[in-house]
Amino acid sequence: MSIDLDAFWMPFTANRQFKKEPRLLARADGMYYWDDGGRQVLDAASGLWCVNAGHNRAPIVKAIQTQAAELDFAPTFQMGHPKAFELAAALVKIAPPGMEKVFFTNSGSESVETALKMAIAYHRARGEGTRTRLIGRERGYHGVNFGGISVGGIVGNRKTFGTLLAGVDHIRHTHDPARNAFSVGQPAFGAELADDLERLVALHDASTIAAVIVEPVAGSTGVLLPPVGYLQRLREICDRHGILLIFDEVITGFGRTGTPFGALTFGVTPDLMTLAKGITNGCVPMGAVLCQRKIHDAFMNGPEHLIEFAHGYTYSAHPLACAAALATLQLYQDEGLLTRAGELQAYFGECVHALKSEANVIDIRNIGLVAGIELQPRPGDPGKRAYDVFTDCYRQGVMVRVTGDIIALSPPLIVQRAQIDHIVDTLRTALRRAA
Ligand code: PXG
Ligand code: PLP
Repeated sequence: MSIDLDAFWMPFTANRQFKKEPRLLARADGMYYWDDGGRQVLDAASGLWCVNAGHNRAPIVKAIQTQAAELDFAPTFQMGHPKAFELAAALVKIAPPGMEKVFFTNSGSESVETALKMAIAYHRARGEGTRTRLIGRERGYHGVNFGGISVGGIVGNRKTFGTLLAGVDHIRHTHDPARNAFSVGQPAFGAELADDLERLVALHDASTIAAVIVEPVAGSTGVLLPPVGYLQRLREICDRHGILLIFDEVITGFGRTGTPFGALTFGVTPDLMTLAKGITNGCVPMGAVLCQRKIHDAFMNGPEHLIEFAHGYTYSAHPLACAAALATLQLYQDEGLLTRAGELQAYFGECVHALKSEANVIDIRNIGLVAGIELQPRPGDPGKRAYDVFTDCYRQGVMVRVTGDIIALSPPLIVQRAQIDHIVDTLRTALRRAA
């Protein structure tokens, strides 16, 4: 088969290298992909952390097919369609306590922009329009739009794009291998790192700060878990100063950490929460922002015929996405998938931590069905060792995800024990060859 690879400028890809040795996925089912040559590849990354129920699940496929034939598109600006309301109610039902309002987007990046704008506009609606500053965290990933990279903490995603949003600051990240290497589950040390927010409050004054955004578990930058007590402390500091707490649950949402949401796993309720990825099992683009009722209600002032929040996307609550999401939530419920990671995490953790003795492994961390395996970089060649492990695994028929010198595992929540064994054995072989 000869495909012209030239025109597609691929996202977050080493384009020139990829096009010399392309990896093309042609078909998928359950835990597996098949490449364009018909070779089977075990998906240890849930696509890009999104295919939580496994690939091409029949009830979701059918829901999309039926919806496409029934209602292709309907505006949600001053109009509506039934499944949008049905889905919002279904999300509220499984959401952390008090998260009662849902705003739809088409991706995690759009969810982040929406949540940041909502936070600033909320304070203004309550008569505290000086609160415009946004606080992110080092090593945070919040998508690629301007708000998201401004609060994000990945230098490579920021440095080439000019001055970004004004009035943004960052608290320190929580990754501390010196104290916490090879922690099983949440690391013991580092709750006090939340106090870094007090430093920023002292510097900028709380009256200028709208919100703090963090991932409950930082996914993209290598599976960084919150130290015991850290998120609680962040919540307390936010409450003390009237600052909104936003959890970016684009990866931690929909069962990855062992409960439906990171907020539930860690027992901390945010004011706003961003979702995407697993909301439709990855098969139609969709995102959402969930918020506490008080956030929404603050906007419900003024003449009733006026638009309360000047924000929205053409495809907010697209009918195909709503149909896919409703079928996805039903499937998650029918198969108990939103808590299955909790049942498997002891076994998964044990298998992954068994890689501790392999050469160049400097840290392993895990929760639910997600793990990060951090490697000693090759001197003068950062990222190359993990990249070699990634390509080696792929040649062996397992797709993992790599960021810097960290390997991330996040298999679909339907994964079987034997498949966990296979993923870890494959990784072990690749680690030895990359030594
Ligand atoms: N927030 C978080 C916490 C994310 O993980 C986004 C926002 C942006 O979502 P969209 O749908 O706009 O991509 C994400 C996305 C990786 C990887 O390899 C992670 C993401 C996307 C692609 C790759 O770590 N996370
Ligand atoms: N650009 C133009 C010219 C538009 O008309 C619109 C939407 O109407 C957009 C961008 C935004 O597109 P979307 O609503 O899909 O984000």
